[in-house]
Amino acid sequence: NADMKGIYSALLVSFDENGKVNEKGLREIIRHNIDKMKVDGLYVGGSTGENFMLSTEEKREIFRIAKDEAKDSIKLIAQVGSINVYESVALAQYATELGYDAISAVTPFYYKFTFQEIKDYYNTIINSVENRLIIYSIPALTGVNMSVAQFGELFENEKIIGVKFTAADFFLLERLRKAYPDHLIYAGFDEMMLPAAVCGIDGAIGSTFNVNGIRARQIYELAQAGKIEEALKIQHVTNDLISAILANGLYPTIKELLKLQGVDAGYCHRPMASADEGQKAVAKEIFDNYLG
Ligand code: HMN
Repeated sequence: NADMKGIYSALLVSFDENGKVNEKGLREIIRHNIDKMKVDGLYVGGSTGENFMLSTEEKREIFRIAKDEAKDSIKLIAQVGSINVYESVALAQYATELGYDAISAVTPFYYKFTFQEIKDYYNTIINSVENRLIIYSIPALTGVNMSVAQFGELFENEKIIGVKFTAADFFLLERLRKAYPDHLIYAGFDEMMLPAAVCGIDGAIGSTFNVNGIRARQIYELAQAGKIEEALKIQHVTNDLISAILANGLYPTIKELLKLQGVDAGYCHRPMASADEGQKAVAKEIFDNYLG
């Protein structure tokens, strides 16, 4: 599974004013990631893709467009997780037919599922396809916290090859690294990439890489080469940028930053609001300060 290591943008999706996928804009975002951000891959259908607000048909459309635009030039991971496991299975089958390199699924959320239920969910999804699965763990949004032993129980299925670890728990990250040296661990918080890299991650998946992918790769590669001080300098600039983005609204601001580079990133999907005039003005300042 070493082929899956690297830097992945969590793909943003361009919507029109009525919440429909803007295909031209989506293709431009994908091209920008491949041609300008030089990412190793895309994580399609994640939180950043506003995925949990979309219909099954829209999710399929996005998977189809992303594969059609990227072809085999980079790695593609399809996030198919949903609290409707049957939808997840159907999407996993569709993404596998399209040729996605791996699928991923968020831990089922909203209801307080037991670990047995979560395990059944993952095994059901991945055993329905000839593919590999990356667990998507994001406790702050799902409320699901899994232990080292529970990750191990999921990893007993050899088609479950890793985890996207979106948490600030570096003790757990280090314990997972030690316990499962052959599984892939991707850092999910861009602002904590350096400490995660020091813990021995295999890559990172992030929203801000859509605009800051070059610096992200520098941090990752410098850390791997043991050049921590140099990496920290770039993490500092990166975090000035990320702090400014978070203070102005995460996804609307990244969309505005893309638009300032000529990418038709469109609107957000309601109920998520798009940037208003004030946020657009701040985005312009952020762009001039960090990306211009
Ligand atoms: C996804 O599923 O879209 C991403 O992989 C999620 C990713 O971990 C991002 N998390 C969220 O947006 C909740 C981070 O890139 C995050 O946006 C960034 O670190 C800023 O906090």
